[in-house]
Amino acid sequence: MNTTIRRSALLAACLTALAATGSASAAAIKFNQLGFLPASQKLAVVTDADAHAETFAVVDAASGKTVLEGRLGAPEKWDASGETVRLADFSKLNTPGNYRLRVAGQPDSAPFPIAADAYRALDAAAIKAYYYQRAGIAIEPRYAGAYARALGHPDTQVLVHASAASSARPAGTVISSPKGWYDAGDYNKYIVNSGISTYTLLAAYEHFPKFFDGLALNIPESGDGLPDILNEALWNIEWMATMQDPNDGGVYHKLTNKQFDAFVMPDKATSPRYVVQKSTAAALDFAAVMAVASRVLAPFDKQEPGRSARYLAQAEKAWAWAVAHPDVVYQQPADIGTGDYGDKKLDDEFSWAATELLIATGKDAYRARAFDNVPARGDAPGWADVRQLGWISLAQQDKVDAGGARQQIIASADRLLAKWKASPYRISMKAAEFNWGSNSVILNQAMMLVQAYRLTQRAEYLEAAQSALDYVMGRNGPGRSFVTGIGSPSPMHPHHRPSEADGVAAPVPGWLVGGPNPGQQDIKGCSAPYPSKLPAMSYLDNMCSYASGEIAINWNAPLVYVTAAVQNLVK
Ligand SMILES: [Ca+2]
Ligand SMILES: [Ca+2]
Repeated sequence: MNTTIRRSALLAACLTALAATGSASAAAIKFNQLGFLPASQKLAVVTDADAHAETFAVVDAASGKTVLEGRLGAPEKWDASGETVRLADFSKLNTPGNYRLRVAGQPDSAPFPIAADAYRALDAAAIKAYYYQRAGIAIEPRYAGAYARALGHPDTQVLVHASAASSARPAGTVISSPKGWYDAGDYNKYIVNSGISTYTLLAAYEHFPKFFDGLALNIPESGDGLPDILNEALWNIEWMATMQDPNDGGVYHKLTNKQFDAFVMPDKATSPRYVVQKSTAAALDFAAVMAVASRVLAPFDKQEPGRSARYLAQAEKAWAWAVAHPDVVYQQPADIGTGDYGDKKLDDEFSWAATELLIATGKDAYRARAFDNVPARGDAPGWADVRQLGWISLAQQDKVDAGGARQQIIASADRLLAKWKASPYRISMKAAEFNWGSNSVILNQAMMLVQAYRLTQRAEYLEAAQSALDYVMGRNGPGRSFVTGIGSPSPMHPHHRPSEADGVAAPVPGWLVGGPNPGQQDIKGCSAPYPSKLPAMSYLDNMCSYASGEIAINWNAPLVYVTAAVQNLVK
């Protein structure tokens, strides 16, 4: 997340929090705790292997009988974790069953399945997480079990902050802006971060529609004729639609309290809510997402006639505002202390919005900015770097020339592939990339690798993407799952207000935590120590740790995408 977000109010809460549970030493054999699809690549990392152990075995979990033997890879030091590790590759084993890994000098690994439905629970949970995060609706027991809660933040009476005042809507004007998802561990709603999150869910549906048509989430809209993933995306899109000032087309940057709430349930957090400053980034991310929504939802227009056209009209109006106000960078007002999602480099937002509008309308007016040929700043998208999102959209349609986008995607994927091959853990992320939200970095990299695979059918791209999923599910420094409620150990104390305040011991399920982050920006507010300063080991399972243990809508989105992609593409 944004490193300028500060949660200093947590100090008192952290001092009384239960001790961190991250002290148990990691298992010596690390792999995806969900197991593997029969046809997928299957890798495990073995640490501290007996100096004389050159081989590993896969044994049947029940009988202990050896079903496959193989040679361990050469020992390699991973600078990110300080470990010397060897790889066990048992990809040849594709018979469904339950197995353990055996290496001389080590305890046998935990059991794991090879099964066609190995990721089914994660597929659903990673999207269902958004339902639990909805603002403006009671979360009901029949959909949420123990995680049911009262309605929070109706947001039907939101004040226009002075920074957002206009002649048509002076400061203090009351507007209605309900629905949407809470952004992260806090209860606020931000257009910029909503943009990439919502896009990624829409792209998941657009790329794998049959899969999601059959994935019921047990949400209030299940059975209404719209695929549940689109219902979930719509909950946020309908909120986003209210964030545009209909008088001029400008889009408010965020809807928040003045300061972060305490760690209470949503219905107990009742501070006044404000829409704050219109910004160019918000207008462009809004324009892009509404254009995509118009495209993806068009086949479902009979459910709500005119919806698709309305979203496209809103997108074009936001674009026009951004063109007339091309450099309105968000400036946090003095009386506002919530996240800022500030971004000073807006060429990528212009490119993404123009791309989506070009695809949606075919109008030449969008062509120049869509094909501005400015390279991306990195090889994976993020909330402040969205150029790749336009490439992803371009690459899979044939209405406008997508050749350049396809080349860019493959060039990015090749750089990621080179890192993956050179990594002792076989992951595409280097030590220097373990920043805030590192788990989303590797999954967004995987999303690009998936695009390259979809364009070329070259197996290595898909294997490298699969490795990102393996990474967040266990083949990582601490040897743990980074998704709440899935695998063991998994996060028990995410920086997430409902998880802390609901009185349920287990956290709200399906959420990816930010992951190892040697920046440790929260260390002054944490009484529990981080287990390590090493990049891949710097993770603290304690609610005080917003720098390694927060959850966020933009981090779960590539988890949804990559899990579905691996499920659908591994054949
Ligand atoms: Ca539905
Ligand atoms: Ca940007």
